[in-house]
Amino acid sequence: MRINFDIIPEFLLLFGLKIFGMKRLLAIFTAVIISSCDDGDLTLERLNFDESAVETPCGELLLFKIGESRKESLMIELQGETTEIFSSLPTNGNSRRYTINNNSVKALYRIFEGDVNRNYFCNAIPPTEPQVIEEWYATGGTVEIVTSLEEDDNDNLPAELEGIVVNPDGTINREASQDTDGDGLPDYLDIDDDGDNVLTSQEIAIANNEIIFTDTDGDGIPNYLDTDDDNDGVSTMNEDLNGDNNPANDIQTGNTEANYLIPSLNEVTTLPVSRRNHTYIEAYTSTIGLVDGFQLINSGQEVKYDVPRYDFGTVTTQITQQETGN
Ligand SMILES: [Ca+2]
Ligand SMILES: [Ca+2]
Ligand SMILES: [Ca+2]
Ligand SMILES: [Ca+2]
Repeated sequence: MRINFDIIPEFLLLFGLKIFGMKRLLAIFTAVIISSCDDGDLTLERLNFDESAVETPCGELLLFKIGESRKESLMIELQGETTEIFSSLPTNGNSRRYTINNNSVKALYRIFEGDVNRNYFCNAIPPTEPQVIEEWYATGGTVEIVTSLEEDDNDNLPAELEGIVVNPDGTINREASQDTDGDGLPDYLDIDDDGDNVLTSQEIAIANNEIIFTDTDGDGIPNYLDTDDDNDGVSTMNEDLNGDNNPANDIQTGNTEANYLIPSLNEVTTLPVSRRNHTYIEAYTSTIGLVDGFQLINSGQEVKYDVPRYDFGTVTTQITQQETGN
């Protein structure tokens, strides 16, 4: 018996079946059908993008992944949107949702004749090469993007120890959160919680993964919340003799500690000092899913892939916020 490989569907050829005899072929064919059906999904072919990260989005707005083979891509087009959605929270609810309409909102799977790279997707004038051999598109469903935000001052203190106030719905109440120095930045976002110009990360110590709340003058107020750390009557901020808004580097010759930690050294700076610049990190994580059914078909209405939900991947954005001193 001759097997005509030209009429065997492409997905079977992907398994390299030309080396097998007919019985083996039938056994594997049966196995493929069974494994496709046992979870209720019609998955005719695996999409090999699980190991591929979502590339940095571009344009207005293209999300894409390039398969390991470099010859296939999975793309989501959201016309009218920008990368801004990955650095802001949605105004309503927890997610942004876009109904796939194959006009302004599309999900496409493409196979190319050659390797494809970022330029193909992001150049203002798309290159003509490599050519698309096959294109499959989502018939419907929804693109769902869930974005969460984590903010941190990276001062080595967890926000729970910095008086963060969380609303019953899990959102953070910034206004109600503790602000020790009253500078408008709550402690969980403030790199200098007492506002004395010595960073909180320098006013605490870490040993064996435990936080040690140093209290130089033993007044019960840890240094990171104490504006006169050595209790010599001169505020730490004013023990900044070189006037660079950093009292921690004013160390008298022969000493190992800065003046602001030694009560016998209480010289007041004659130079103007002001609150140093503050930064904190906003880290956004956006999870992108194709939900409400993800079915890929081609122009001949052949179905390639059909699952209730497909996890496309994650986009992260990190922003450093800066507040200038006053
Ligand atoms: Ca503050
Ligand atoms: Ca802080
Ligand atoms: Ca202090
Ligand atoms: Ca002092």
